[in-house]
Amino acid sequence: MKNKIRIFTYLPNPRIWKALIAADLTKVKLDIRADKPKNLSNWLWDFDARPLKEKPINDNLLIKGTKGFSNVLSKTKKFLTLNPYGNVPVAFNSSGSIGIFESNSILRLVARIGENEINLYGRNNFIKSRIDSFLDTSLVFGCTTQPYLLALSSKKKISKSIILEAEKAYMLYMNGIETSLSLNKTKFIISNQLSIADICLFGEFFQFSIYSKRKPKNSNKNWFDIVKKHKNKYKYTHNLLNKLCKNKTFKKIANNTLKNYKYND
Ligand SMILES: N[C@@H](CCC(=O)N[C@@H](CS)C(=O)NCC(=O)O)C(=O)O
Repeated sequence: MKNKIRIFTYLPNPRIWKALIAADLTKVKLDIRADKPKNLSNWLWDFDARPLKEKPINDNLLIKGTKGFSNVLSKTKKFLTLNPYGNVPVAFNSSGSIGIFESNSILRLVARIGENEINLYGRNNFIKSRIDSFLDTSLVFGCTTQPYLLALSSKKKISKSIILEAEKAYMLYMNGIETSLSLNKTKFIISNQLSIADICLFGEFFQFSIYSKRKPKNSNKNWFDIVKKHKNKYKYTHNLLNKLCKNKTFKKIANNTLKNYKYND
């Protein structure tokens, strides 16, 4: 284990599984600072992230959460200097001079640092860039469906259009993965070898799948389980996901959360 990377995140969080899985496979050491989402408003959001005994009095530190956090969050100037969008998960180098944000970029960082152990990020620039293409489409999917997932965990009324928008984004994303797997006839997305494209799919798919499965808090006649509805269309993709679920590393990191959220029921 080498090259410590510090990560500040909420847990459970399938998005950060991406980095955790890659780190386990490449034997990169991570220093994880994390708590349940609801507890993070009582943390100092900083390179040296830590639970606060009491809220700071310094107004400059207090920022109202915008994505997934409705409370006031205590983000330090250093935190925002290193992580200008102010989101979690975030990673830092061990001296705290560099911040890396976006779960896909944190995944790339781990794969790059651990490449001597196992090369998850492709052997040449074309393959690396093809992997990046899949990572980019997963970010578009994640961003387009985030308002729906956040609405499901709030008490707000959910409009039909927000559900249909999420369904459309899900299908666009999954259609591409399914076409690639079925036409290229490879065991994994890029080749017959596992890459961070597969790890990214695993994290982003389950982020959507487990949270979109939860019925809205207020009964809603328009709601349906998007993943379940389209399961039969995406046989190759579900086969790949099932295979990954059985892999020792993926299982170790994801199994408890998948059980708690009743993914297989
Ligand atoms: N696309 C980002 C999503 C990160 C994100 O949206 N994080 C939200 C929580 S779900 C956040 O940190 N919100 C902070 C705030 O509301 O200020 C990724 O994959 O890392």
